[in-house]
Amino acid sequence: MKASDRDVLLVIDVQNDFCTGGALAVPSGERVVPTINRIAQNFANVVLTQDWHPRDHVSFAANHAGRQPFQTIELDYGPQVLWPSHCVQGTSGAEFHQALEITRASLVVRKGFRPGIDSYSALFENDHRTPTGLLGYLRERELKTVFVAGLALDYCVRFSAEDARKAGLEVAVIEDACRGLDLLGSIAAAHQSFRDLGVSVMSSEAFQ
Ligand code: VGL
Ligand code: ZN
Repeated sequence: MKASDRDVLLVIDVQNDFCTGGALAVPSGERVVPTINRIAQNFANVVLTQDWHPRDHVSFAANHAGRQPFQTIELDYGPQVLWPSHCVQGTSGAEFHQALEITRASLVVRKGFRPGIDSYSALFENDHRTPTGLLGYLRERELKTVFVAGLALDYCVRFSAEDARKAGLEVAVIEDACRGLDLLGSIAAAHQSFRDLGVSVMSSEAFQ
């Protein structure tokens, strides 16, 4: 298939800290890069997200005395997994993977920049109310179908796909253009949620 002018490729968090050797490495995360570069050629509209945390961010275990990475705590907006410090603003870990072809992107959405709230989704922060502005961009530009790729399948890709679908957009996750962390069955949970919400899951082979 060839993407239409109403389609957008949403590339989630293909940053050094989510690739091998990074602070919050997704297994084989960097392997999405050639696939994303290839399918991006099909799209007139490409949007990137960039996880972009201040050093004192609430999602970092290091900012909670006595807590370890991958524990879950309760915050006023709900449960929050504590992560190793990652994608700190201005560090090389927060930069896009060097082989990601970013020149085609028309928009880079930075998220997670408020110290007191995390943002997995590209559309809303983890309180599910604070907008990033991306939904307004998609609506104003009349982009109707969102193809999602990137890292991590079971966190930021999942929440972005869910929010786009709930906002009434058509959504397809390009499965082989994603990799997941898989904490406590979180990849299976993501697939269940995609089925429940009507998010399609497809292969990059559908694109020429
Ligand atoms: C992500 C955990 C923390 C992601 C970002 O990009 O999936 N996961 N921050
Ligand atoms: Zn993060």
